[in-house]
Amino acid sequence: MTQSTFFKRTLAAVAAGLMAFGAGATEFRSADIHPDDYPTVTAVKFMGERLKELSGGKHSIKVFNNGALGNEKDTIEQAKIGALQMVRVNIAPMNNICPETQVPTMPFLFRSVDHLHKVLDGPIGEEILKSCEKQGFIGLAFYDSGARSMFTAKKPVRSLADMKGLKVRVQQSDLWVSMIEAMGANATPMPMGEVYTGLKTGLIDAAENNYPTYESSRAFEVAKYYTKTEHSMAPEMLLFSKRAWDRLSPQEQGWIRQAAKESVPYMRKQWAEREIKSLAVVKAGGAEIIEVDKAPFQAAMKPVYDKFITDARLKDLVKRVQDTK
Ligand code: GTR
Repeated sequence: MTQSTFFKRTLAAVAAGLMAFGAGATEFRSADIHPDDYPTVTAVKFMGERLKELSGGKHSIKVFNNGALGNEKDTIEQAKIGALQMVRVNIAPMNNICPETQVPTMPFLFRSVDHLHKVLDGPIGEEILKSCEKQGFIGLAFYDSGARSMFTAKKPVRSLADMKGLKVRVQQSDLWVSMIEAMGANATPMPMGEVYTGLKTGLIDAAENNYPTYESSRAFEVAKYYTKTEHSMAPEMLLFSKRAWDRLSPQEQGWIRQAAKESVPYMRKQWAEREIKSLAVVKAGGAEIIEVDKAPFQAAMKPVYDKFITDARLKDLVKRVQDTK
């Protein structure tokens, strides 16, 4: 998106946001880059229904999906200034804003989905959500995002050595740039919406994601080699604008928190089903799913930990995650 389009969109969003509040309307606006049937979108819709019930019809949520309000970085900015009340984004674009979010993003940190759930559902998850408050965001919940793996357009990755020199799209986060560089490749940060064309035109050779996004973005049509590196389980985040939050009563805030929490098990169920469905779709569409020895990838990640997990607080968080049984 050009800068001027971004500013126009931001202004329009500010105006709409103010109108919604000014007129006493209680429909919160939430942004998502994914399509209508994607589990993050259906989960926020579910949350909206619960919020309506809890508030006796006073509050509801309208989801602006398919990137209608801009890419994730843009919508995070809009939420920060209060032009938008909610965003559902991956944790990655929060990495540069709120250092604690780097922890669940770290490569090969979680041993399994169960381990991830245990950590995020407990005090560590709460601490990370809370840590975004000083940056202007109320962390409401984490959603599942499976494991992210590499996919390439021209030649398959069958070992760490095959990563050498590849141009890989990453999310807009310094940590992600570092991860891909530590694999021997060149990282190009760009919004998700540009990945399909980037792969098709050869601007990039590769990208990485979970099965559902590999499928819904149609990236499997232009990058058919999917190598199961499963290098990060970076979860999704649901954030509320602190500016908007501070205008609500404690009771209203309680309803929002409760509805968000209740949407988590709903989301997880949808997610598990979607992963299976998406894998079948990409296979039928010609994708080759490649097993790979993950140990060399994991070993290559040491410099990333050394560079990003520097202070005592982050080191302690990582250790507590590792110690969670
Ligand atoms: C998806 C995630 C999105 C976005 C996207 C990306 O898995 O759900 O929020 O982060 O990846 O790679 O940009």
